[in-house]
Amino acid sequence: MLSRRLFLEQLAGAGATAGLRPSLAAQAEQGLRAIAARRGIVYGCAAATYEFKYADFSAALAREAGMLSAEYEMKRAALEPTRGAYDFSGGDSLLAFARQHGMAFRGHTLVWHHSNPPWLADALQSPKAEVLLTDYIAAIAGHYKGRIASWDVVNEVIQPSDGRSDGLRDTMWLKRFGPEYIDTAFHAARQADPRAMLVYNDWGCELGAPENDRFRAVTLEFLSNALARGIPIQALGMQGHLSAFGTQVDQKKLRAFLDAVREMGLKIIVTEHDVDDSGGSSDIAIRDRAVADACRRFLDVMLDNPATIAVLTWGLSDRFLDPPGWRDKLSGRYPRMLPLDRDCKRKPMWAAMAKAFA
Ligand code: 9MR
Repeated sequence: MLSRRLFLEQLAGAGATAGLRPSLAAQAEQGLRAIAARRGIVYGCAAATYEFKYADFSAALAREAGMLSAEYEMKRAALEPTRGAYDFSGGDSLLAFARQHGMAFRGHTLVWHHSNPPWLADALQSPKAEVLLTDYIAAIAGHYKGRIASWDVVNEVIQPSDGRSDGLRDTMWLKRFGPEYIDTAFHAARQADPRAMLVYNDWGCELGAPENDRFRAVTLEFLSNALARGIPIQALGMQGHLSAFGTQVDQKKLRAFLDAVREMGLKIIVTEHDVDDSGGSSDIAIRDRAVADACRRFLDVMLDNPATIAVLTWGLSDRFLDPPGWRDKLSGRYPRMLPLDRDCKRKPMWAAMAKAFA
């Protein structure tokens, strides 16, 4: 399959140094991208262009990440602030950084119920509104054609608690077009970029709670129906937003779910991994340990499945996380959710990822 080949080509570029078989110490010097590449997978992360003004961070990013995705600059609110007037500046800068450093690039995301420009909801009420979906996808996926390893075509369209029998989220897209908007989006993406791997991305299948059981069941049904209808979905994106002191991953349930996804012939990508460390202990060492443990329990299962081809964290350094007061109002502690700390030094989560990859 062409898109698979492109992905592997990009993967080879991302791990170009891996062929040299460096010592463990030298590998660590090179960062997670080299360690992941040795195993035949890609490690990457989301970033935002304003972060590039920090030279130490940019160096860490180039050293650690073999793939880049956009934290928000490739969402519709950023790309089409005014109808038909596209602003590719953020996405293009991220892509330029990725290419300069031999990294692959992910597109996030073409269709979502969130982060849309304010004009869109009203425009959707017009008679020929479908072009608002198809023209947009043609323009964006067309602009990045051939330069994207994988696209999150639709994001977070499952929400069993919205009460529909099919478990779909009751968004403005669904209200306007019915569930077929998902088919339309995937076909439009395939047409605009024949080589990108097309991904369905969501967050509800990771944890062990009963509502996650329901989420997993709906997701499997959604994916198998979509494939039966000939929708070109090639991979499931598992966001991987975990919590160190909240509900944990149930490894057995997760394993069974991933096996079922793989049996459908789909690839799996961990697209947005981070571990919320709010609540719990106030001791940094204990919190870092809990974050690393949650990460390891998750990644061990994810990587055990040969369908998993890439792992991305939602950011690389704690420096750019929301300041205290938002996540942990009482303690005022800085969040420590990512592999590198605020000084871009490696934390236990980094070591947990390196071990999971190795
Ligand atoms: O981290 C992202 C934040 O900076 C944006 O303001 C927000 C809205 O666009 O989206 C956040 O990223 C989300 C991602 O796009 C989809 N899955 C959940 C992510 C984080 O909560």
